[in-house]
Amino acid sequence: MDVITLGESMVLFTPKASSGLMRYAGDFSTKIAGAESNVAIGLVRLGHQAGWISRLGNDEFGRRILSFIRGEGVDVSEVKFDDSASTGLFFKEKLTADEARVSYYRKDSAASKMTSADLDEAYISKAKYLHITGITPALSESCRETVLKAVKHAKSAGVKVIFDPNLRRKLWSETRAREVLLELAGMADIVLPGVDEAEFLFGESDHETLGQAFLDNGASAVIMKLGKEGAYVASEEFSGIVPGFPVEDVTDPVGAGDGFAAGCLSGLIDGLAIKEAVQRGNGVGAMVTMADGDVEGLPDLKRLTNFMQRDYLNDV
Ligand code: KDG
Repeated sequence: MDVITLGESMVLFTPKASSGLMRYAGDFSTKIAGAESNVAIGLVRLGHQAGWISRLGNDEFGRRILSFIRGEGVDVSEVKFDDSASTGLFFKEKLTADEARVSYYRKDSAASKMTSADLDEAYISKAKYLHITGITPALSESCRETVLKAVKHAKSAGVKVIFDPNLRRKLWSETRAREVLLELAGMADIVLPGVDEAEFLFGESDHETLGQAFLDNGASAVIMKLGKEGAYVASEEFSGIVPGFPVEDVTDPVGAGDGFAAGCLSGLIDGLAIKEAVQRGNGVGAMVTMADGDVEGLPDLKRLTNFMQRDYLNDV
């Protein structure tokens, strides 16, 4: 196994009407979404082996999510069905052409009931990387403990930990989020924050200062997402900006950060230097924005290579 990840996936409902308040929506389209399973799917598309640990409600939505993620080739042998809680749902309402609003129906969901007893340590030990995000510890106290235990186990087994803070303000208070995210960032080998998340955590805005703050906090590398500008890397091996790929028409930016994580991980697993791995992350992230949905734009290695060769600036 190359990467193991753990977290909640949900059914995403989007009104079919192009914009307006959801109270007027009669027809919805549905997709599967979840930051961690997005990363696992992205990795499988790029030719790697990925496993996803979670809990789903023993209901129709839970079965649909499991079939979808299994169908994408992700190992789901550590996913459990919970008879006493439902699968989480969320809705994405397009209020205007540029403004979207997300509403979660995930409180007390099956995934929020995950406990550290759900972890099979031998399963985690088999991986090269454990991928975690700041969404899972925000779901419940038992989820936070589960993530912490998974990280501690990974570290003791020599499995590298990669952490995406993925701040979701609707799930917890700012004070608690900062406390927990900083703790996890300090335990991770590689941290993948968005620049806004880095600013939230350290109250600074300069890239170099933020990069150094993550290193001082305990990480060996930080790869900070800068949107269309690419990413700022701070590590022993390389520090500086890795430029992004220009995308003319962004269809749906949601999921780009997960694609970016999958691309970076893919590069690192393939033995690329950090700068080249981040280029791969930038390429996957850009391609995700060109399709509607979190995973629909995730490329295989051939499509990614074509995209990168066509568009990429050679001076990186
Ligand atoms: O990164 C995309 C995710 O934000 C989306 O799939 C939903 O996982 C999700 C969440 O918890 O917000």
